[in-house]
Amino acid sequence: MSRRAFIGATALALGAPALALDVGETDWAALGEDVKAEMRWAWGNYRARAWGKDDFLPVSGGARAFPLRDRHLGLSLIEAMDTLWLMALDEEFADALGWVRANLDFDVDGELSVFETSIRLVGGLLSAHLACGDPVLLDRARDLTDRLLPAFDTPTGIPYRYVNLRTGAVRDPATNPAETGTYIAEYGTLSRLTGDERYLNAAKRALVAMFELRSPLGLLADRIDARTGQWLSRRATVGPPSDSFYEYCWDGWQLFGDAGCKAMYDTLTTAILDHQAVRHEGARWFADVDFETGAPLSTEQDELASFYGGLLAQGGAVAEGAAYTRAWAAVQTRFGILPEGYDYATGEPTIRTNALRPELADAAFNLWLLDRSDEWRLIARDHYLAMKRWNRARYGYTDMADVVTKRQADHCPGYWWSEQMKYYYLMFADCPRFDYRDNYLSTEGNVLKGLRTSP
Ligand code: DMJ
Repeated sequence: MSRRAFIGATALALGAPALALDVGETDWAALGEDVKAEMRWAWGNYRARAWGKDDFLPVSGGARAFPLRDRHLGLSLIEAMDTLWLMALDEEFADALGWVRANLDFDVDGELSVFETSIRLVGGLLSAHLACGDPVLLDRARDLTDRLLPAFDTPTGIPYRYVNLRTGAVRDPATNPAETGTYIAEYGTLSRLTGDERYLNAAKRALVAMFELRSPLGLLADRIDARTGQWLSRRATVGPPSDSFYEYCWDGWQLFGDAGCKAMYDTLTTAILDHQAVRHEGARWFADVDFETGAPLSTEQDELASFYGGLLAQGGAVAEGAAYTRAWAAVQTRFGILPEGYDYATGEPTIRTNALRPELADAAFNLWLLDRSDEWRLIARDHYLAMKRWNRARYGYTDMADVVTKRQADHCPGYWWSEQMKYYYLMFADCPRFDYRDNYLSTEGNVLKGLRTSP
């Protein structure tokens, strides 16, 4: 059987998804080539039908603006760039760079999310700059971040959620941990590259401000007023909208050696393991609890929380991280694609959509980087093959409207180009442009350390 035929046969076998194949049956190099071929195919369709647009609609061939409401900023293109570069799709990368040079302009009278714009556009421009060294990419990242910084000008240092790119007008102080603390990787990198400390300082101030507001148990709630620092909710969760706050405490240490960030990560993680970790039918889960009393609030899990096993392992709690990832992998085995919401007490999906999510592949990637066990590559392989089986549409890969009936929606989020396609490729292929021993990937999968520019 040819390599391609083998992969196809495996995908078909996933009609009744199960971790049925052992390691010896998987040709990892062929699978890596397959990921690259799918990336090139989807890119070609985006290039032909939605060039320079934000989110691609792979069923209809249309596009949707994001993070601005009615103006495109080339989001998918920018999110894809370092993945294209790692895959040595150099013509495609050069094409994207040409578009940035000719078209990317942030002087727009429009309001966007400070968080989404930072992790996707600032991060995407910075990783593309680190890949090729082109100063235009750094210049655009700096211009964009200068336009975001007014949001951080609050009494607490916790940013407003939205800012107008041209006027600097801010809106919506009712924010959350992820939108408070997911800046240090991108802004710290920008400070390092420009010598201007304002970016790193704004990011760190916000991170510390929220950490200082933790409860006596050491837990964070999930809604807060940026102007006063008053909590607006009581729920502590490792899922959204708190998830990447914890990630960036660790990342400040991993990327910059900031011991203060590590201390914050350790304090918060100890509290989470003490008050949120539960076992249900032998599986590890993290319950939502009251941040001051630790009382359980919910057994529902958000799919986005499945990244957390990788973070726990990176931070040293390897057994806990592995156990949590195994719990999610079992849900993947059952449904093929993870539902957006899942209740571990009932074993049923609570939200049956899936927005083409990368989190389980992200966790598998981080665990695999630590121990190179094929257990994690098999989880990522099944994630990939299930995606090929059910999310593949006429022009690319799409969200699911229902993971139980396998009904497709019509939307490819920008992170698909930056996250899972990169995780799969780096795990399956032996990529000479990536330093497997010393690297850093942001919450959006942007490589901010570990790009090998010589080969
Ligand atoms: C990505 O934009 C980032 O990973 C973010 O931190 C939350 N999750 C989405 C993808 O699901």
